[in-house]
Amino acid sequence: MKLSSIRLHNVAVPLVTPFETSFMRETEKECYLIEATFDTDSGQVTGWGESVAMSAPLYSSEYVEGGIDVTRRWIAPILFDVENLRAERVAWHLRHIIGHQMAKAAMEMAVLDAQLQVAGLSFKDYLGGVTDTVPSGVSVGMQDSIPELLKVIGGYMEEGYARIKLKIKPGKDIEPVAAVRKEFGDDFLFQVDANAAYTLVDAAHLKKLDDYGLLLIEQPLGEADIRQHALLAKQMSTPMCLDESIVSAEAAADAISLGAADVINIKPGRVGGYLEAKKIHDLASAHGVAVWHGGMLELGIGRAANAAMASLPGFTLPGDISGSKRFFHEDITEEIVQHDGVVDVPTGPGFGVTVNRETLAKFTRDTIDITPQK
Ligand code: OSB
Ligand code: MG
Repeated sequence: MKLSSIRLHNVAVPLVTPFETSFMRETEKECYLIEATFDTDSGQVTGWGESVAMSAPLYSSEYVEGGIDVTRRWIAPILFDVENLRAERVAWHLRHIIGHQMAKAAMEMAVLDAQLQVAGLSFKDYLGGVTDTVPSGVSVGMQDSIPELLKVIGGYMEEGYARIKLKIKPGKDIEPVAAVRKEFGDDFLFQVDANAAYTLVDAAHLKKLDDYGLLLIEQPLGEADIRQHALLAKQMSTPMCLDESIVSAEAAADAISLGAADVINIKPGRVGGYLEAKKIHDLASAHGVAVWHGGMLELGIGRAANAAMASLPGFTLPGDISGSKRFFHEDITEEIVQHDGVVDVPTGPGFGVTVNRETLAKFTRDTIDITPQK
């Protein structure tokens, strides 16, 4: 395969309801999609990727405009020069570019999608996925009041979601968690995500969460605080799960060996791609560390790929793989449907979803064409 051209689609899709985390309140999903064209032995093939970079550099250092820029200036020129491009070597070709994991991951997706289409292979079968459906959990943003929170969570439970994750921050933690347990009981799967909003000084406070039978607490401390997460994990009985801190397989190995991660949230974008994410899955499985698939409010392309990834055997906890309807009135691919607490793993070649050009056009802000400089 030889990469012949790239079109970036900068899109903004309104959210069904605002999504509030400890670091941001979002009312629309902004991202860019990669449409990459390749010359192959079977003619021209198009592969799609989706970047999980957010509009602002508040979850990690990456952001949409930065991803577009690094793709245009640095990532694309390197890949245009490769004669026999394979998804397995994208990370290696890009190894001299420091950081920009989400931008690299999106590009690797486009190569992977095209390569699998040529091979007539689904992403699930390529990876070695073992299930046809994956449990679908929902991530619930912070709400303005407890009654509102209970109403929102009650709604998701009625829809059949397999697990509830609640965003927390200082001042909005113990009370909402206690209220949710009081209202809905102790039997459903419930976890919290702090998105790095605390410091180790808060250990005694966070320990109060141990009373609520949570599946795990996700990323209470900063991205660079792997060692401090290990110290906090020793003080809490709630299993410690890392998200932001796991930026690579090496970081995962460090976290596991330091005792900082009882559980790992795997997000391919955060670690530079699905193939690096697979390494983390394998490493965690070898160490008996549970993993689950995180989410970044992906549109249909990303969610389809996530569902395939989550069909690997080490994903033993429900992921943030909700249906399209959780965040969007309308998706840019066919709808990803949550039914009976699961999402179906796509079976078609590549990521197995198709971009709807009309919907895409409706949500497009900007289109950037990138071609090889002769
Ligand atoms: O920390 O998991 C997170 C969304 C954006 C940035 C970070 C996170 C999230 C979510 C959304 O929790 C999960 C989803 O996509 O369903
Ligand atoms: Mg998280």
